[in-house]
Amino acid sequence: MKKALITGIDGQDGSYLAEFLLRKGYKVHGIVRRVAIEDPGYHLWRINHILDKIVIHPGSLESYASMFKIVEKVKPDECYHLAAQSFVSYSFEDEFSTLNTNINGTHFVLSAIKERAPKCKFYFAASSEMFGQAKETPQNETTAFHPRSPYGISKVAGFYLTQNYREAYDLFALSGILFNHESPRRGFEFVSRKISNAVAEIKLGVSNRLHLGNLNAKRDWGFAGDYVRAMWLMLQQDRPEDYVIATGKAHSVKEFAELAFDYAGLNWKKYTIIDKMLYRPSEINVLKGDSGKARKRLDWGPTVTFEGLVKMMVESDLDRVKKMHTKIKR
Ligand code: F7E
Repeated sequence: MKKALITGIDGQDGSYLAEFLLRKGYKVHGIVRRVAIEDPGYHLWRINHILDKIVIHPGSLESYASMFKIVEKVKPDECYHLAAQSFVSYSFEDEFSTLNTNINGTHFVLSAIKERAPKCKFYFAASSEMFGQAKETPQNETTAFHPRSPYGISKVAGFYLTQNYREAYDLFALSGILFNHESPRRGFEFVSRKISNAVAEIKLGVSNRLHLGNLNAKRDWGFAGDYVRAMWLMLQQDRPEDYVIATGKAHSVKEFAELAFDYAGLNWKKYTIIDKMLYRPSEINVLKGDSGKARKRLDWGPTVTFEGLVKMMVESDLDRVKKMHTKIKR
């Protein structure tokens, strides 16, 4: 039985990937912060339903010893390094901790694998944020990087660390350059979930306002469940290479909001307030990916449209908010 190790298994992507690998017959191990284990009901809500099928290891990305011990104990066949400080806005507020966690964390995992499980295939969660102010649209594997946030910079560093371990130590190490991917399991700080949650709360009378920043920013939004399949496919190839994963279509934040409110029969203009405080010091206006290489070589493609994704998220939040409030009223 193949063993997979997932850092950040309790996040959106980690949870979908764990489910996917379990279906493929893997023994799944995951790393979460110790604090998450102390209060699993709150921190591990995305993986509570599979906790009896996976092995959880408490560990800290900030400690080499911690990563080393886990890699040594598990000796994984495949490692998916997903854990990171992944909220771009926050990376401007605390550049230092974002750079420390994201760069050192990636370095620690890579080094531990090189020392204790050199045959392990390594996946690094790179990001379209590395393209930033890109010179060409759509972006593909050959597009130059011009990151516009500490988060983007940390991912560029992780990308090059991964490339260097591949070239210098012959590790099967690669990066998936994933564009935005969302789902009902997305964290509430990201704009897609912030909108779907607000729509549900407004529809059900729990709230009456949604504060947003730059409505004109355009992103290439796909469904996270589709993107974890691509991660696995990349590690099943004969040679380690980097791939862009995207839908190839970009939509603005305004379009997302308009559609989400529409599904609930509401007019977005009535409830949305533009808040300049939510603008980023340096924004990326448009990101749109060209995943031609992945489509051809991995036979990968998205199965959920933008409209389908917005609908899925709004329906899920309507359901959740409804249940929560029936519970509170009782
Ligand atoms: O912002 C604009 C904001 O925070 C999307 C992460 O997974 O994808 C994600 O990064 C856009 C930006 O995601 C609000 O300015 C407007 O232009 O949902 P987001 P992100 O920054 O694109 C990449 C691929 C990653 O790798 C990251 O880890 O929406 N926007 N108003 C807003 N964004 C937020 N969060 N909140 C607002 O109120």
